[in-house]
Amino acid sequence: MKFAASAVIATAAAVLAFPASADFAKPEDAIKYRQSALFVMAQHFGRIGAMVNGKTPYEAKAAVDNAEIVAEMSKLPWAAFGPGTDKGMTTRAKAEIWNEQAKFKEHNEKLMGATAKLVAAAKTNNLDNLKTAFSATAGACKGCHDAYRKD
Ligand code: ASC
Repeated sequence: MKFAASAVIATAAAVLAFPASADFAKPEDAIKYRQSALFVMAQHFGRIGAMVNGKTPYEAKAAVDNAEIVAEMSKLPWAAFGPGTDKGMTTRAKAEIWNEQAKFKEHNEKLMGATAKLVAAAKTNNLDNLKTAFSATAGACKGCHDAYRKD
């Protein structure tokens, strides 16, 4: 009986400590997930960056392929910033993310809008359009990092 009661209390405590992030078993999983999505996004965004900066040759199909991955990845991290995921492993996420949810969401949406435009720009097969959309997307990355990432 004593054992059963303590098991119930332990379960309740675990649920309360990590309430609204049902998609992840534990905060560490959510943090790894969002870091992974952001990492993959940065890899593919960087490949577009190399093209727009003349470090690799401009190749229209590669630009579209990379932009599509960037746009898909840009949708993923936000669900992994749920309550209780401010700690659990090393993270540069600032506390403001959880204290200013509406503003954080605006940044997320700005990025998703910019990456959708990046795909559209890549599909025009015009390097100047790609450059413009790349800059806008980089600005959206930076705006969120400046506000919500510890450096
Ligand atoms: C990148 C990358 C970022 C953004 C940011 C834009 O390629 O990895 O985090 O662009 O540097 O300012």
